[in-house]
Amino acid sequence: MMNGVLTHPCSSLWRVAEQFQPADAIADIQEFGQGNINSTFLVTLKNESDQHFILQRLNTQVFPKPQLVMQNIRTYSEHVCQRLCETTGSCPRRWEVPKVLLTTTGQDHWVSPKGDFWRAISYIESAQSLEAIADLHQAQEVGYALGMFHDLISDLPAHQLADTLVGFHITPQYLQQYEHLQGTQVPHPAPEVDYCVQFIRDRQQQADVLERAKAKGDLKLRLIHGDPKINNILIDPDTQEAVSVIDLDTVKPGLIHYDIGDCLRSGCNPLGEETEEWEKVCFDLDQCQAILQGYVGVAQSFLTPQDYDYLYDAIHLLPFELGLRFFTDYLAGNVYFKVHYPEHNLNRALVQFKLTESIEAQAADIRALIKTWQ
Ligand code: GN1
Ligand code: MG
Repeated sequence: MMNGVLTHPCSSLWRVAEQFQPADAIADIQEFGQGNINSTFLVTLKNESDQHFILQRLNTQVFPKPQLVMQNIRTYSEHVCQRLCETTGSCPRRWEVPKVLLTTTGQDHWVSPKGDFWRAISYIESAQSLEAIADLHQAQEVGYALGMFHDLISDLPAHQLADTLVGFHITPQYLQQYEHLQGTQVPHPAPEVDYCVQFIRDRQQQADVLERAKAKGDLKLRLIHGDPKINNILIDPDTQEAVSVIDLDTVKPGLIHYDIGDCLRSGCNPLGEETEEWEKVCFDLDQCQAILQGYVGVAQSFLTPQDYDYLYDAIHLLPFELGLRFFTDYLAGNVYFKVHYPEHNLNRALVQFKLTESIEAQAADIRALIKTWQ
């Protein structure tokens, strides 16, 4: 999505884009997307077909080793392109992989004189990012996309990618960070804050469910996306089929359950994670059914019986975890996620906690649904 903020050819942003394309090839640059961490721009080129590429400044507070992020993305996309080449013919559907674009001097990133870390990624043309799931067919396509994503890297050993964001999706560690902040002054005491504190207290015993399963050997480390929320899944507007999963910064070792839970907490919340009507947030069981149907259709070849055993836990844990992360950031003074107003992270936390409550209220139905594939 373009945000409509045009930049001037003399701006420093144009100097950055010129590291990746000759100056006379660039037509314009606009702010793009709604990322909470990095700064993203869409660069339009002056060729006949008005092609684009994505220019991004990586948040090096969040990703302290950005070169390793780039290395992971390159290893991932080379592997997947190879897999796709091998299966061309047997896979009739369109599937696209974002690629790292090199600078005019052949590097995969450029560090500005100020020390900012910039990189360019190919833009997937003729494809739309989803803001909300429109119907059950789209929901099934979202599940298919995550299944494809996992399937295409299921044969790449997890240790071949670096851990570029230590502690990512390790819920007990987020709980520890939260507990460290407890006792610090709440920015603005309010009933909503008390609700969050109580909500977390009531569920903290369940926070290590996936980490315990990993320690016991029930769940194994694999390569994951890390952030497969629905606006990172692209749909071809003509065929209405999913064609890509973008935003590869958190491709690294992890549990596929983090991805499944994250995709469902995003896909089954029709009001969206930015809604201000947090009291009305509900988990949509039909969309859950359709996303899982699409996912299992592809993933059944690599899912183990234990993977199914922990699906409900993942669906329940990931919205709780994200709510905890947002609330902790609110208490810390909004240092991690970008915000548009001081209570933004508090509001986001409330949305995720309401979603968690709705999942709890439908636990028996969600478990029954999962049983249909076991
Ligand atoms: C962040 O920046 P963005 O929107 O791609 C976050 C995800 C959260 C998401 C919530 C590295 O992703 O974990 O689920 O916000 N990414 C990181 O919208 O923390
Ligand atoms: Mg992301």
